[in-house]
Amino acid sequence: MAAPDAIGQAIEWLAAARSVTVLTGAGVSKESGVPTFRDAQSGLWGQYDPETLASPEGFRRNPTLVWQWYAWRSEMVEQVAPNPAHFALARLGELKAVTLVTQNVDGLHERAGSRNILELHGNIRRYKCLSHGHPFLLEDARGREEPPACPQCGSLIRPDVVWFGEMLSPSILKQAAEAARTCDVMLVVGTSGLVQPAASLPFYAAEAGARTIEVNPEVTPLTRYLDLHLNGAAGAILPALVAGVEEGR
Ligand code: BV8
Repeated sequence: MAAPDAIGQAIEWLAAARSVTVLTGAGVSKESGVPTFRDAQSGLWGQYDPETLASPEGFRRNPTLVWQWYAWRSEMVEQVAPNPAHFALARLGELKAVTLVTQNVDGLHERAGSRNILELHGNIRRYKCLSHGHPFLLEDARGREEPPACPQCGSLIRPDVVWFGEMLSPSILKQAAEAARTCDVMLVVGTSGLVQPAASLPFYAAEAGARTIEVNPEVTPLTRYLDLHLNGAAGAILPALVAGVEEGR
């Protein structure tokens, strides 16, 4: 668990903050039982490189394999529940003006009650068609062994996520960058800081003078640039931070 003085300092900064921007990665869902992106994908998928499957080329090369990988992940996410880390961030959003920027596609922040969420990489519970982005209902996608054809244009249906090599939504990215540049504190939780452009957001916050706090059981490429590294699991540290902010009220 992180040093008490570091936790105390983080609580002080959060309590004094008018606005907080949070950047989360797969580590915040780990304690819900969702494998992180770079964990060996358990079971059937261990032999595939997730970055190959999560790409337009991967889908073009083998649409059925990629479709089944997302169907497996979507069903897994349906079975899990938000953990104390998600609930702590939802509570923080009731105490402070919080913008929650997530790289995760599992929808668990919304299920925990967070509002003002920016899903940088989309959501595996949403589907759209390859050619025009025509929306396609989850109910119609469920249980299929291979990608259906879009009823409107005939192109293949795919998960509504941002694949490697695809641009993020310019408007979502603009809002996330704005939230990074204008916050008093940025909380960076459960991300390896490897995927761009998400991993640049903490630098925007630091350059703009925000206090920056990382919550992760490991050191990451971001750690040396951030003000505080709270070494530990999000499910333990975030509730402690929010309890401290509540006490100070
Ligand atoms: C783009 C959706 C324009 C799909 C995902 C600049 C430099 C270098 C490369 C690039 C660059 N610009 C673009 C690129 C290429 C690429 C990229 O960043 N590659 C990396 C790998 C080098 N980026 C893109 O392609 C992006 N598009 O920029 O378009 C462009 C395009 C091509 C070329 C140039 C420009 C699109 C990226 C979006 C990819 N889609 N997800 C899907 O999910 O299937 S990203 C995917 O990885 C997930 O969303 C995941 O969240 C994300 C990042 O990983 P993390 O969340 O950090 O998870 P990870 O497993 O890595 O780490 C978990 C962390 O949790 C660890 O640190 C661990 O210690 C910690 N942890 C564990 N347990 C806990 C914990 N923390 C707290 N508590 C715990 N209990």
